[in-house]
Amino acid sequence: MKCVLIRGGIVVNADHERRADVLCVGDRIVEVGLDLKGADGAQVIDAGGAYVMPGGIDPHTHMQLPFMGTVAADDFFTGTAAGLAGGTTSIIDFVIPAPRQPLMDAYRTWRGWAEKSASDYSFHVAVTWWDESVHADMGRLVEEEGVNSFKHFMAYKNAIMADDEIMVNSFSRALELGAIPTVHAENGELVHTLQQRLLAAGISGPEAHPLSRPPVVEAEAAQRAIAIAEAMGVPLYIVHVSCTESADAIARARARGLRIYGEVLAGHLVVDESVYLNRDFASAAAHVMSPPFRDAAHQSSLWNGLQSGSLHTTATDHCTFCASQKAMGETDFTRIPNGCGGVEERMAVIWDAGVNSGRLTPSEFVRITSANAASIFNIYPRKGVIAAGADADIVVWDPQATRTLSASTQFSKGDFNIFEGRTVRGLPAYTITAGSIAFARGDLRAERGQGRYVHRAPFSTQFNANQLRNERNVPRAVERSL
Ligand code: URQ
Ligand code: ZN
Ligand code: ZN
Repeated sequence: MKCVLIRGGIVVNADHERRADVLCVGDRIVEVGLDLKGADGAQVIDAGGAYVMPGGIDPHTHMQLPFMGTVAADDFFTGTAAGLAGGTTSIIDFVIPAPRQPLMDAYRTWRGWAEKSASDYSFHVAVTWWDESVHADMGRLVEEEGVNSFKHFMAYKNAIMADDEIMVNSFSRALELGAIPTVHAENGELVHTLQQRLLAAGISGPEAHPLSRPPVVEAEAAQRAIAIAEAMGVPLYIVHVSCTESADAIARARARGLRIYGEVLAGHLVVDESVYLNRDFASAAAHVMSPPFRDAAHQSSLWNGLQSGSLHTTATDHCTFCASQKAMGETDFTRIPNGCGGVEERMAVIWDAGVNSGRLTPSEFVRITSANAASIFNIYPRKGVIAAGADADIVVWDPQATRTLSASTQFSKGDFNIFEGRTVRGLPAYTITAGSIAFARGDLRAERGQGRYVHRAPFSTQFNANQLRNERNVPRAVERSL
């Protein structure tokens, strides 16, 4: 039985930090305390001067996603391996059924793809169409497969866009099941119209991408999704919140007692829209993702949201496309596959820009890179905490180590790095996944297929029913039947 003893470090959880050793046996943490001894043959990690934190959870990735006529460059092995090199030990990826494709069929396909993962993984399932079979499959996914979150793309008209009818039906079903709806909040109709107008005006390069998706396009959708969630009496998780307007909408809703959660991408915290003005097509196109990188003024709203607790998690939306793939949109920006990388850099970028700047304490860093995602998606305290009984998913963090981030040294299979040239201080020294040392001071030992599918139980439907009862908008007659 494998045994790892991490000695001499400062253990940091979301709620406190303390000097303690950590003993892992098999795939679990078995003891946290002072002067621990490992079994004979235990692997000992000297964590003196380092922080010992819960492994990062990235709640938003798209490994080997078939999208816009191509497939993302990182598959479930290379993408999770890259994540381990950056201190991330779990991902929540997305099953995205084509319209009219049975959800269970798509789910089985993604499950097959993910078997090669090097670290633990789970899935949000997208609802891209609606009929009674979708209603039934959502039930099977929750009750039999451990899915407790359903995604709705409000963008991508004529592809995977969910309109209001789909969202109302799906949100209502999620409430019955104790699942949480999540949304990509951009108004797909507005995007489509703005794209056509830009093309008609002869503006076809990557510089048009942000012009077709201004903050108002995101804010409208975020507010609409919040309204639908409120009317349906269900919580809501908004992915990749990128602008002040959306962050403010979430804060206002939360101030009224609504359970709205917001996610922020590492890229949106430090990269701004000037990247689209680069005359080099490959560089500008490499940054085409949605929502686009914004004017730097929006970044302080996102940091304020994370610091104040009105925004909750950080992610990457890791969906890498190489230059040859991005070139599909060389004459028409709407054909540039949307997506960027980041799964490897998220933790270091947020530590450097967040903790080193004084915006975040180490515990707040753990909250937004691991613990909150575990709580919101109902896998806490199995994950997101250093405690006896938790999975041995751990990152030993060297706060003094420095590195200049670059595509030339990344493990990701992408050929571009949106953080290119950024020097960060604070890096993983060791990453342990399910009790195995997968990354050790630059040496990546990720094992294909070592990752496990993580079942996520639904939230108590009683909780949701109670919440429904508390909703002002539940007619008395309905209440009696609850
Ligand atoms: O929209 C998403 O989250 C997927 C399709 C990745 N691409 C992106 O531009 N964000
Ligand atoms: Zn999205
Ligand atoms: Zn995404």
